[in-house]
Amino acid sequence: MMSKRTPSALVSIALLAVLACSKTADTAPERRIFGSPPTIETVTPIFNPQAPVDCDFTDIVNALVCNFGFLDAQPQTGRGWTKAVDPNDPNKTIVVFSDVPTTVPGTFIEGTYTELSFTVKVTDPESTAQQSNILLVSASYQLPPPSTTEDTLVLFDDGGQINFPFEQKALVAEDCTVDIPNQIFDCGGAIYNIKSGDLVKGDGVYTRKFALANPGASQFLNDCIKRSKKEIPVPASAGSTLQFKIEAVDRQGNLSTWPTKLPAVVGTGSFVCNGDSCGCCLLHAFSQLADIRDCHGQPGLISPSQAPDGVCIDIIQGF
Ligand SMILES: [Ca+2]
Ligand SMILES: [Ca+2]
Repeated sequence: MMSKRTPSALVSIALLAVLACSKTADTAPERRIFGSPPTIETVTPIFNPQAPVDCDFTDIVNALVCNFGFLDAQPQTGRGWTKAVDPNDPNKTIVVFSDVPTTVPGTFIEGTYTELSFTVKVTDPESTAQQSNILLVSASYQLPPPSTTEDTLVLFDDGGQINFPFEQKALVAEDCTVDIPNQIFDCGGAIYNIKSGDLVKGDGVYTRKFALANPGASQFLNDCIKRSKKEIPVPASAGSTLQFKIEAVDRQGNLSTWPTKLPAVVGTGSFVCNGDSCGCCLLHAFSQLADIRDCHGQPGLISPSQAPDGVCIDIIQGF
């Protein structure tokens, strides 16, 4: 019984302490009803129209060919294999090879994209050590016409601790466990944990880092941005200008808006699949971005037991 009574006595003392606290803070009744709006002290935008990103997709390709019975596939170095829009005819596609072969064997997703981050310092006179009065800090932008809606990205003061899960978009499963000596190949749809990019939790500095991805960008590139940079790709056309409005709202609904909008010109991203050409081509084929017969004759992915010259040379049939 004693052990049950002691906590309730402590709760009573704690409640008294809370009541006492609110009593001493209760000095200005007219401000207690409506409060004061938050103050946006500083806004720091960081904008990179050519942010690099690269991801190792070797295990994903190894697991892919394993499903077809090649348990000993060995990725090679190479110049990759990438489907791209023909610069002379936007209705046609061409295959692009990298100028410089990789020095490491494997299949690699590489590219550039527009990276944007907003870091916003917000204070509020009603914030206490126990609870911030700030409810929401956001960056909003108008979607291109004919749309009349606005998209809002929430900024966080979480020290980058919260995981925001997003599913992969490419059609080939990207969450793979590959152990060639023990012949373990297991893949499923990947869930990538997106982060705010905030550095310190609870310091009144709110941050959001994200990617502006061209609408036609490869889903491999978008997944790679989520996987390696932990940023969500927001669709935006190359060359367009987005105007970001920074706002802060407190718990009473008081709104503050940063006096100027922040423009960002969306860069032209780039994408290549580099390294093992057969691996890159199969990655395209199994994502329904190429016909598997396109892969016939491509060097790479040697299976000593079944395809000593390469899976795409010995096994895959051409047109
Ligand atoms: Ca307030
Ligand atoms: Ca912070």
